[in-house]
Amino acid sequence: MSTDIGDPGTFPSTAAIADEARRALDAIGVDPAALQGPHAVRTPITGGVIAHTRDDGPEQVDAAIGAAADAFLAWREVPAPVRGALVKRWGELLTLHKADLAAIVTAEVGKIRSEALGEVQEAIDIADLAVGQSRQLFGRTFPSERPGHRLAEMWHPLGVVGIITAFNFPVAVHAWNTTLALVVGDTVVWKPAGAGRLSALGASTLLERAARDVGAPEGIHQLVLADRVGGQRLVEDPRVPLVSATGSVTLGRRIAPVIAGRFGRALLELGGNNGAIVAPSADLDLAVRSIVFAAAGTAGQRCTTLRRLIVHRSVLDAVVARVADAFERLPIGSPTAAGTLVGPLIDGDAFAAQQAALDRAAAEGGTVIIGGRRVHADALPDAYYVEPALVRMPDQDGVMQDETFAPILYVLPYDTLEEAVSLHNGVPQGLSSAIFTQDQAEAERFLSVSGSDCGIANVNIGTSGAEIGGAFGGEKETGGGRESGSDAWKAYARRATTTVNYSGETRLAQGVEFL
Ligand code: UN1
Repeated sequence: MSTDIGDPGTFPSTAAIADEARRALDAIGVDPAALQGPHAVRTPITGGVIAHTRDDGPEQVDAAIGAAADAFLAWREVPAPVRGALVKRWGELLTLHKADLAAIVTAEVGKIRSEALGEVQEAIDIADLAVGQSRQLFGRTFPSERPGHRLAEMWHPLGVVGIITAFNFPVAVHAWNTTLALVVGDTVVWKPAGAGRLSALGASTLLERAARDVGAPEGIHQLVLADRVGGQRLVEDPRVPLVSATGSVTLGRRIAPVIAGRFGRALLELGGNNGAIVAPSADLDLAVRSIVFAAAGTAGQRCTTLRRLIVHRSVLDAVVARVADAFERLPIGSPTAAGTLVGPLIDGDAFAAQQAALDRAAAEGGTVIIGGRRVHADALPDAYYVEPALVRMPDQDGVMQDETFAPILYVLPYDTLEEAVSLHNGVPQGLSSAIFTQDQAEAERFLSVSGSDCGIANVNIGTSGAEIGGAFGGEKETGGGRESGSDAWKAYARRATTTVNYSGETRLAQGVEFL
């Protein structure tokens, strides 16, 4: 499979994609035994089968949880900076095998090369952050109200962290969770999406090698290649104090009550339905480039993808014309071709959802300005390439309330900033958001308490492509979780508030007298 074919309409054969995936898996050292079994891995590039993997049933998930729980007893005793050395080694191996892992990501989920490399880089970046974090698991001290007392908090690991990841970031999202969980002292059981298993085998093989290299205890990271039934075990098992899950709102609705019912913790990163406001003062060159990447990049399959564009009426025609023009010129085709910017949808279900959303938009009075059609269907009947669609909507009461995981950008006009913010916030999800403006006061209003209600709010930057240094996650139906940078590590830890009395006398707080 050549990675420098210039024409996005030139497709490698399924056999060539399979060979390239196998080469990369071998280079990483993935156990061939894991690549035998009933689970067929399809490449979205052609729709053909490129590999098989083992399938882990509920019993194997139970066993993995048990092994991770045992390993926790040893791992929690390892000093945090020494735990950091494992993550440092993993980061080195990810760097060494960056191109191999990216090749697997491209073959398995269809990301263009630059985005596949960027995804592995995101894993390397969070490993760097976590290594530093391993020396900074700060607890605070507080002035005690009692003489001769010391009041302080300590952060301890939780135990086994269950990680459920989606197909669209098959390397980075696991790394966000795992690097922090490991330095905090937790052990991990990872259930990747069915369409992400090869990437998961690649990433976890490197982690296991790192663990051997630094002499970490056996069993601290368990990969389970399970379906939903197996994943449900992670959700239900009281030996898993934290489940970190990335996926749809439907997934969140299914698992959150189960985890809450056993008083476990859930870290949820669910659907985004992200909006951007284009104000009259916006630099339109900058805005359009950012909008096009955010809406059409990754074929619209990021949770941070831009799906709603709210444009001031005075620049509406100009913005629509320029985005439409850019959409029209986007090369759609094989992600292995150097010129391609838009690769395939993950599968036929994603295509059906894209078509259903467009039909619904039309029924609600929407007008497709450009795009929305399937391409390359004659050459590749089992692969689903679609033109990014720009759709003018009369209001956002219907289809715009839902996240459709495909490149569809709905456009609405606005007249006042208040109206724009109200439209922006008028959906159930709250992940990422943006405003394009050169008016500083307007930008500040968007970021203020009465502005964007999302977990991520950007000025003159699109909704996608967040750096790992900040906390990542969103509000409302997005689930409220925060992963990645800032103090997100605390989600993987339990806090003990400790009071030490060195006064030699019994003193009760609040001035209470007793005995
Ligand atoms: C996701 O789509 O689940 O901000 C994660 C971004 C990436 C991560 C996306 N850094 O677009």
